[in-house]
Amino acid sequence: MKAPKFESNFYRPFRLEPLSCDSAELGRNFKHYWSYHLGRFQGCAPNYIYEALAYTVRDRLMVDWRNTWNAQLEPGARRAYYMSLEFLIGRSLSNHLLNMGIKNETEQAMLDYSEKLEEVIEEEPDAGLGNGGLGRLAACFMDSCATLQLPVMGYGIRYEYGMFRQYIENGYQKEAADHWLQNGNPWEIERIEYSQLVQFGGHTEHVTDDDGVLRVRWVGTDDVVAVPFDMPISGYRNKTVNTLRLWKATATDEFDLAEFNAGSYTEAVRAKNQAEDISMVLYPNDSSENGKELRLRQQYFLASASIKDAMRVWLRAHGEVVDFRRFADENVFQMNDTHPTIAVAELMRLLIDEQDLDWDAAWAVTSRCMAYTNHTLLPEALEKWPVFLFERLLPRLLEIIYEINGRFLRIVSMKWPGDVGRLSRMSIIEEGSVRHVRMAWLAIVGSFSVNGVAALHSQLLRDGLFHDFFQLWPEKFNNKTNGVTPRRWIAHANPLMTALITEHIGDGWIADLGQIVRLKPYAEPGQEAFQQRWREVKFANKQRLAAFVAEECGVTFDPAALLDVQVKRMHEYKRQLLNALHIVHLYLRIKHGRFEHWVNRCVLIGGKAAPGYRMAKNIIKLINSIAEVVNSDPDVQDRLKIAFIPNYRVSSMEIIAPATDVSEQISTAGKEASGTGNMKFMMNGAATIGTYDGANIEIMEAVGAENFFLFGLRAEHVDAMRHEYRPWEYVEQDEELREVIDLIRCGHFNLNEPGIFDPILDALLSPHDPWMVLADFRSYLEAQQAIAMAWRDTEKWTRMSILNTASSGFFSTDRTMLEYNREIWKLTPVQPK
Ligand code: 26Q
Repeated sequence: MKAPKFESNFYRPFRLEPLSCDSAELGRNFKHYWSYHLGRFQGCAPNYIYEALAYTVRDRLMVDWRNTWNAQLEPGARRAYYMSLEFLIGRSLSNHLLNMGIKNETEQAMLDYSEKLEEVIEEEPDAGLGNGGLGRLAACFMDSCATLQLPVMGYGIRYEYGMFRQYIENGYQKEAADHWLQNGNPWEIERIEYSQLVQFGGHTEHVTDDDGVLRVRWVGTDDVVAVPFDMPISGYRNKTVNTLRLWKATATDEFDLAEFNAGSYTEAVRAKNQAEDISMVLYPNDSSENGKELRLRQQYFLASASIKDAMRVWLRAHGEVVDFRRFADENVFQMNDTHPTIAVAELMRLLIDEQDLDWDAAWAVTSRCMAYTNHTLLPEALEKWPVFLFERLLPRLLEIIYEINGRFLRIVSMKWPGDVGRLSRMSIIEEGSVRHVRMAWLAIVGSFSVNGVAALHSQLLRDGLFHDFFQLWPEKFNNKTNGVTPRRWIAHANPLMTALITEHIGDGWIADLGQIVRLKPYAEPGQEAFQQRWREVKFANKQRLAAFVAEECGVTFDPAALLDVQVKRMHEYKRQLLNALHIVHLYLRIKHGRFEHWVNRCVLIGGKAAPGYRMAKNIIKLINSIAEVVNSDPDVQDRLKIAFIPNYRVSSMEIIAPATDVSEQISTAGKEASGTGNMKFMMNGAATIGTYDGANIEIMEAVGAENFFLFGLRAEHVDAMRHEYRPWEYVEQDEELREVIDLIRCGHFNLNEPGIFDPILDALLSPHDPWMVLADFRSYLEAQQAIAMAWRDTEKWTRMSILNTASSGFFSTDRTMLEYNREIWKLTPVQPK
């Protein structure tokens, strides 16, 4: 089957005039879209106001978008492709306004129609095309690449349904579908002319051609059309607009017709649905969903469509006569975790079967094009696919994987003759009753670069999980500590702090966060006026958050209290339970009248549990149950308030981070690859209470141990203790821990639902608890007490807050992207024409 051809070969060049961004012109254009285009008038639903404004703003990105594209297409220029099953981009409107520098003009334009820009911005649904850290990282990377003018394009999937919407009923998490495209997506441009066919199923035929060369044809396949939708990614005030290309799956016309002619109309429609299912829904990060066929379809769909598209772009840049042996000179693919790593085999297939390269030439290209980022050490999170699934769905790719593995194992046995243990450990195919393809192994073998996402994590990869591979190819392994974009996470989310900082050190820090270190002198004595204003900014942000919490949870937060926050996906290794135990401890102190060094606290917790993750869902119930008892106990008053924020997402973090005083980063050491929420909080002047884990370590080194509340076991102790872990001993030896456990056990928080928290207590007290929650309880309590002491000294706390922001320069994704570029991609920045 041939790909549909839509591209036109002739057109007349014409000039595109840049559109004016003065408020009158913005207003006229807005009215045009609102009334003439959308057919809406005063009194319409507010989402149409947003839509009309989005079109108005998008128009003003178009010329720069085209110019960026044209400049990056120059033959000879290297390009990178960031391949990811997730891009958690959140809202776009305010982000573009900030990058284009037209917020004031737009505000004025909207006021002329009696619309408040702030309220219009709130109408935009989050593009929730990701689970959490990994997906948001991809979005921050895209932002920084555009700001640094790096020729990087994102490839992802345009899920019809993003991350599920979470709501709470009787304390329990409930899930609802997130139909984010319901009202259309004004940012995307459908480019049907660049559609690609993706094959599934069928079988292979091995034939010798007239020149005596062995050829493989993959035939009898069910094909799906991948249609690209482009989203603009604007750089900060630099006229660069990069592209995020998201694929939608649709049925082929041929397929439908064939079935229809055979007289089975309903069968044809069913087949059409099966094709379109591929881009229907984002998989929540849920180990109970492991091994699902549809997920593998998604992965191959993304990998195949993207690689074909990149090859098409490259051909076009060179005017169609190119030697594919040079493909690696100008193209590099960064694979976001193992999710898209079938791309290794797909590139091999395209080079061999379609571009006629021999194996060695194809391998030379592939292994110079591919780079792999790992985001987890948890063994249960490592992707494996049953061989029988591959056989049925991607028979040609399985053959190629076998060949890659055969040649690879030859290298291994040359280096370690007779070491069969090592051979079976390193084989891409895991033997057993059901054989599996190990995706991380395929990624490492096929890539020239393998990186972790924080210094400790990269070290643990080299020493542990990937040790065999590190011994074979030490030069492949490197670290790229994560970051977050300061545009969204400071300039947009925290306009008050942004104004205060800019007043004192200028605005260069927004595109060069290293400059934020110039705030340090303002933390010193003699700068009391600045420090007073710093506190006022934090207070105003806490008022904004308190209004949000009141609205979303019906809980009243006092902005004068210490605001202690843990927001992230719900997972046992992240130890929301440790936080819950501390809350119960504080509650008991109130009940017993033990108020020594007391500080009033508001604790905010939020995060989604994977729908099939029972323990994580039960922890949400526990937190809500504790909150209900604590918040309604007349003895407690303003001393302690607990809220669980439903449906935690990118746009809620934009309100939460600027308000936070204490950032909870309390994972079991060695388990959190990096964390990125920790960086957002730090930038916004929060102090961290954290374990020696992930990027926490680098945060502490940057800000100084005296401005960081460290506690708990180190990774090596966690591993060493594993076999002699006796959690009940901590309970026996620690009276305060005992009373916490006893209070939960006696049913104080679940009088009407007896026994529901027993599984949690059993897990905490099990010698097999992999997260060792109770081992860190005492140390955590002491760190929390140190926080209370520090908070009571307002000047000291302010200093710590300023120093956190001032020391956050390293954690900008601009720095991260410069490192990826210097050490992996080697691109030259491109100025739009
Ligand atoms: C796998 C198979 C089937 C369905 C879903 C998945 C799946 C989806 C998403 C597996 C994992 C994820 C997401 C992982 C993730 O977000 N990891 C986080 O990545 C961050 C960015 O590097 C780190 O900061 C965090 O430490 C890490 O947990």
